[in-house]
Amino acid sequence: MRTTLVAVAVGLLSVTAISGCSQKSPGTQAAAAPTDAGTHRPTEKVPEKFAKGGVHIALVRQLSSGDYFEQWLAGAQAEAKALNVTLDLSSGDNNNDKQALNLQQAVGNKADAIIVDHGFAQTIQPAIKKAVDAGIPVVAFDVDPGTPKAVTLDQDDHQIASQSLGALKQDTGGKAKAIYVYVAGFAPLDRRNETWTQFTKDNPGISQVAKIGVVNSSTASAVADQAKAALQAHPDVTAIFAPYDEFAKGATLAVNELGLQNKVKVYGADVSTADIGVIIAAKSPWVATSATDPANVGRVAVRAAALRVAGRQVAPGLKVPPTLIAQQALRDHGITNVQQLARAFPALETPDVAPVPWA
Ligand code: SR1
Repeated sequence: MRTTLVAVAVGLLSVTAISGCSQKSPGTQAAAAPTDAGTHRPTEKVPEKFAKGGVHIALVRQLSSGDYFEQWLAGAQAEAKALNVTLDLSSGDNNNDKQALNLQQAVGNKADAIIVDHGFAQTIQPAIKKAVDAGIPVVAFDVDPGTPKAVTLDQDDHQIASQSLGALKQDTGGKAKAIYVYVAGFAPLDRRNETWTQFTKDNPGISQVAKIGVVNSSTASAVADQAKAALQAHPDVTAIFAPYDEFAKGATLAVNELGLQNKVKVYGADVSTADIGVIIAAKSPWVATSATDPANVGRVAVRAAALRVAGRQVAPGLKVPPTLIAQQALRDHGITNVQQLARAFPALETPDVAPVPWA
């Protein structure tokens, strides 16, 4: 199999030590520290409320464990610090009712703005309506807020799926039996699913022989068990499309444990230092991932919320575009962590998305 190559810039810096992750997943070891607070110079005076340190932004999360969500939070916290904002953090821990209660509490506490990070439309939209009716600016990341008054933010999930599937198609020559990892109800996964559905229609040589998937506090391990069973039931499989890094880590573990690395390749989404370690490991079947820098996305969410607190206009639909990252490119350029990755792929940083003129 050929692996899709992505050109990378030169001039990598030395390895930076970074710390832990909480999903009980095999092979994980590190979450990302924030990389770059942006390159803009301030063009305006800091609004008084920010200068006084009186701004509270509630961050209401559905999920918080796993590399992606830890890196995202690190970026959000770094941006909040840079803007002199207090970030009031809550997580539903994958309990949608708990997330809805947390959101109601943020509205009751009169947060200056609320960032809703993931969530199921049904449970979260009534409380978002209360927030916008109360005049509280809302930034909805990876969740449909159900109102045009909220700013939406996503990572262009159709492109994430297209990039990863482009690598799968190129490597397989358009002929493969595939396992697909998916759980319905998560907005980014649902959008990626739309692309997968269209892709299999457009590429009849690539067919789905099994669909698996679970999202819980140990997603990678659970997906590994499911992927092993699916691989054993379908020995003709040569590709796994796993468009979430916890899915891809699980699929990779299954392929490794069955000793199928020469036959089955994994096409994923997202990236972290731990993911890079899994991708570049000897004989790793995870050959490509389409990703943003999650810390950068967290920073964008806080900037958008801060702008709305200051009464500024923000484009209603913010997007942070992904980059295709190939295993071969990581290996060729000796990239072992997200700091090096961000320097090698400058498009991963997006200071022009929701720039704050006073910061
Ligand atoms: C369970 S949803 C997981 C996805 O959310 C973010 O969009 C990340 O990209 C991750 O793949």
